[in-house]
This record gives sequence, C-alpha cells and structure tokens, in this order.
Amino acid sequence: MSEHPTTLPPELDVLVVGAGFSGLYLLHRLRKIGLTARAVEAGSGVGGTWYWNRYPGARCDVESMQYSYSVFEGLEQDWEWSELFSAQPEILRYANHVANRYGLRRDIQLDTRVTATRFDETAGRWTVTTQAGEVTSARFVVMATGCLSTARTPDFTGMDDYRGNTYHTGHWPHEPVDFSGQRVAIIGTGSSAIQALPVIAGQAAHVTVFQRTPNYSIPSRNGPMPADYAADWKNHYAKRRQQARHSRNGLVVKGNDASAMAVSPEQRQTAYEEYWHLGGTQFMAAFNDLIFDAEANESAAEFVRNQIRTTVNDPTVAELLAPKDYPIGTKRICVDSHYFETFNRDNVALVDIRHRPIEGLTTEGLVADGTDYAFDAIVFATGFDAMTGTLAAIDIRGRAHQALVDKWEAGPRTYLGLTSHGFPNLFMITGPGSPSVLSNMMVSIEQHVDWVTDLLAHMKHHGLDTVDATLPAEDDWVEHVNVVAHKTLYPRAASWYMGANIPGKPRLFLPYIGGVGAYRERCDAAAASGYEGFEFETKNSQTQSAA
Ligand code: FAD
Ligand code: N01
Repeated sequence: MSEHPTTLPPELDVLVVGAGFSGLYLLHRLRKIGLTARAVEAGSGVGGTWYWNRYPGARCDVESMQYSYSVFEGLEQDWEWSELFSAQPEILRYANHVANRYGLRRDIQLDTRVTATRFDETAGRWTVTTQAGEVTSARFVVMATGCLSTARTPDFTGMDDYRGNTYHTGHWPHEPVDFSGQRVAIIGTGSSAIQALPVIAGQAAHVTVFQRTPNYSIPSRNGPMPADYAADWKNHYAKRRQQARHSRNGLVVKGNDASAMAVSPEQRQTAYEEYWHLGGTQFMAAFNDLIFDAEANESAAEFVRNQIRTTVNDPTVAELLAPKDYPIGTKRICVDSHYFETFNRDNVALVDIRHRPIEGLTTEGLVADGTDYAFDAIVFATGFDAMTGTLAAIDIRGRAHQALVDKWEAGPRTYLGLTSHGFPNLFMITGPGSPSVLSNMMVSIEQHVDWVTDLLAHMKHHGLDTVDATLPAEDDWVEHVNVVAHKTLYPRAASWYMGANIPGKPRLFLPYIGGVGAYRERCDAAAASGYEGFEFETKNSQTQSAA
C-alpha cells in the first residue's frame, strides 16, 4: 500500500493545496492544533519548487544555513548541508527528509490537482474539486500553491513545428538530459538561465543565448560547506533566526547603515568591492539606500557593469550583457557561478533580441533578429506567471459565487497578503501583498503558516465558524502596499514583480516591500487586538468584528 493516501475523505477541517515547503509545514502545525488536514499536490512528489526546477545548475541563492526551516524540532541541528548554496537535488532530499521524519506523507495526496473550490454560504464550507473529479468538503482551504509555480512559455508561432527537444527550466524532466554534442538555444537571461548556462555550456557542442533584457548578477562564492561555518550557525541559530525574522529581507547579512552618496567615491568603491567579494544577494546591503535613491543605485549598477566589462573578453558582448535601463535590484538580482565568464567560451554565443524579437519557431530551430538558427534543443528559461498565475488557474468562488479572477481583474486585492474579502476561510501562503518573494522565503513561509494556524486555533477555541477580511481593511492594505512600493525604485523595472512578463497582466507591484520585520509586527498587532480587520461568524449568524 502507498504511504500516501490516494482518495480524499468526504470531509476535512482543512484542505491544503500544495506540498512544497509551505504545505509541509502547514500539515505539521495543523496536526498540532488538532485539526484534520490533507495536502493535495499536483506533482508526484513533495518539495514544490525543488521538485519541478531540476534544470542543470539549479540551486538556492540564499545560503542554505538560512534557506532552511527553523521550526521543525531537531532538524536545523541535525541536517548537514554539503555546500554554502545547496543544489536542487540536495534541497529536494531535505524536503523528502522532512516529509518522512515528521510523518507527513500519510496526509499528502500526490498527483492530485485542485481545479475548483466554491464556498457554500449556508454550510460555511468549501467544496473542493480535483482534476480527476474527486470532491471534498473542507471548512478551511489554504493555498500553499507557491509564488513561482506556473511556468510560462511564450506563445511563439510554430511551437508545434519544431522537431527538436524543448524544455522549460520550471518543468524539467526527471530523467537526466544529455546535451553532449548538441546545439542548444537558451531563451531568457533571468536567474534560471544564469544558473543553467555555465553547466549546459560545459556539456553541449554549442549554446546560443537569446537575451531580451540583460540582468545584474553577483557571484555566489559558493563552495563546500566549511564545518566550522556550519557549526557557528548551529551554535547561534536561536539568536540569528530571530534576527532574520525581524529583518528587512528575512536574512542575516552584514549591513551597512550608510547612504551611498554620503561617502567619498573611494569609500563607495571600497564598500562595493567588499560586498562583491562577500557575494550573493547581500551585495544590495552595501548601502542603506540602494533601492530608494536613484543616484545611489546608479553608483552600484555602474560598479557591477564594470565587473562585467572586466570579466567578459569581447567588449561588444560585455556591453550587451551590462544592464543599463533599469535600476539594480529592481528585477530580482541574480546570483551566479561563473555566468559572465561563460561568454568567454568558444562554444557560447549571445544574440541580442531586444529590438528584433524571436519571430517564431521553425522545424529546425527559430528565427530571431531576421536570422534562421538551427538547434537540437531549445531551453525556455522564460520564467513564471508569478504570484497570481497559479491561483488564477483554480476556479475559486467565494460569497455570492464571485470568482477570485473577476475580483482581481485589475490586480490582486488582499488583506495582509493572506486573505481576500468575500472568500471566507480561505488563506494564501506568501500571497500577493505579502513580502514573500522579496525575502528569504523560508522565513516568510514560517511566519504565514504560524499566523494562519494561530488564527484557526483561536477560532476553534472561541467556537467561531468563519472568518473574512473586512473590505475597509483590505482597501487600506492594498493602498499601503502600493504607496510603499512607489517609495522605492522597484516600479521602474518591467519585472515579474510588476506583472510585466505576462502579456495583459495588470501592472502593479505584487509583493509587499515594507520588510518582513515590519510586516510581522502588523500581523502580530492584528492578532493581538483580536484580529483587527477580520470579521467572524458563528453558525447562528452572529457577526463578530474586531475592527
Ligand atoms: P512551491 O514550492 O511553489 O510549492 C507549491 C506546490 O503547489 C507545487 O508543488 C505545486 O505543484 C502545487 N500546486 C500548485 N497549484 C496546485 C493545484 N491547483 N493543485 C495541487 N497542487 C498545486 N526562495 C528563496 O527564498 N531562496 C532561494 O534561494 C530560492 N530559490 C529559488 C529557485 C528557483 C529555481 C525558484 C523557481 C524559486 C526559488 N525560490 C527561492 C522561491 C521558492 O519558490 C520558495 O523559496 C519556496 O520553495 C516556495 O515554497 P512553497 O511551498 O510556498 O511553494
Ligand atoms: O524567470 P525570469 P526565471 N522572448 O522571469 C525572458 C526565482 N529563481 O525562471 O527580462 C525572449 O526572471 C525574460 O526577458 P525579459 C527568482 O525569484 C531563483 O529566470 O522579460 N525572452 C527573462 O530574461 C527569479 O526571479 C533562482 O525581457 C523572453 C527570462 O526570459 C524567479 O524565480 C533561480 C520572453 C525570464 O526570467 C524567476 O526566474 C531561478 C520572450 N518572449 C529562479 N519571455 C535562484 O538563483 C521571457 N523572456 C535561487
């Protein structure tokens, strides 16, 4: 008999959608508060992001000592990471270890995609339907469906004509892909392509990279995990995890509380060099105003461009790879292992498609920049319909049969990124309007899961049946998310944070940039006041509001 259930029970307290890091921790917490829960997962295994993104070179860009759970008893002390930034297979092993060690599998149903969920106002319950036609009734539904879980392939003409193999980084095959001797195209130059290129170029006969927008990337300085470094983290975990929870990005980094333009050009250069050598996303912590002040930002951007110019031998290629038309950090900053150096290889070519885009696929390859290219394989590193795409793929209907996609037509509307008014007893983990993708996601996931399960425990304790965000609370939150975003340089980039990578998607800043620490305080304050901004109901229809 499978260790995973294969059919849904007719009734549940909580249905969790997704078995990535969010879904796994949810199950653990929900059991502790005595609720019956089932996680349903579209994939054939747990791990979410790390189950799907198996492309060569895939690894985390937050150090593993930090990109790991802090909440499972014994786990952070026992688990040994082999590298500073662990690769996908190791992170997936970690997710599987968690599922095994904490006995989670018995409540995880694999190969099960939720297609619809409707709120029955009379019963105060959600009717959930799966792709296979199974139906269950749950008091609560928690969408642990991920921010980057709907891979996006552009609608190029001729997709069906192409006779070679195609791959998407976010949907990579489970069996090894051998590019030896092949001519490979990589479309895209985001984090996924930046990780994949050096590895694929080491194997393939030739790689052509099609770049629409160059990216700022910082060397990771990855390497084997030094034993004393891991031991130091383990000795100080209690304090450092707490620091991360109250930080801006959910990370413990060496910060510098100085403004970039307040110091001399020499001091600026010294600081950038220091942070460049520290490596990774912490480069943006070199000064305290890099995401707020255009001049400060430009000084950091120019430093990185100069690193690219120094690294890449061909000056024309270097200029093409050096981003110039958006501030550094306003698209997710990339972290690489020898990305720019790879363009010095004889078997790697860069094609700039900014002004002459890919026209379509042919039987042999593709046409771009007016030229026909032939390839044995095409890798789409073209990203995701981030933050809202996965939710929009589920037919979610709340009070009065309202569809979530209709309510969110002009952009997502949430209270605290956790709930949306008119959709009682439905929660999102790291939803739009929460810090999520701007943070070390482990910290944000744990905070959301803890907050939601605390609320469910509160409802259980007080005999409350439904909870819904009030409209004024939601309106205020949406406004606040927007105001805070526009105090930064982020809206200046055509990024997936802004919905800009998906044709027709509303352009607004999706995550909350107020910082995970400040955000946590707001969530905690709402809870401490008896859940300000939420309205509760009991079966006898008495409405209780804390607002
Ligand atoms: P996911 O891991 O996305 O899991 C969601 C699960 O829900 C998926 O398995 C999906 O199949 C399932 N699902 C979705 N819809 C349905 C449905 N309708 N029915 C059933 N199941 C469904 N973050 C960091 O902080 N640091 C990093 O270094 C980092 N590296 C990343 C690298 C890559 C390549 C990518 C793509 C993302 C990375 N992230 C990183 C972000 C990463 O997504 C999160 O850190 C984290 O893994 C998200 O966990 P999750 O459980 O919330 O979502
Ligand atoms: O996707 P992306 P990703 N024609 O959207 C290009 C996380 N992550 O999978 O910029 C030609 O960043 C597109 O061009 P443009 C991380 O949060 C983390 O790389 O839109 N090109 C862009 O270059 C990250 O931000 C890691 O002009 C087209 C690329 O495809 C997020 O996931 C690793 C195109 C897409 O880049 C997404 O990263 C991987 C078209 N029609 C992912 N359409 C870590 O390192 C799109 N592009 C931890």
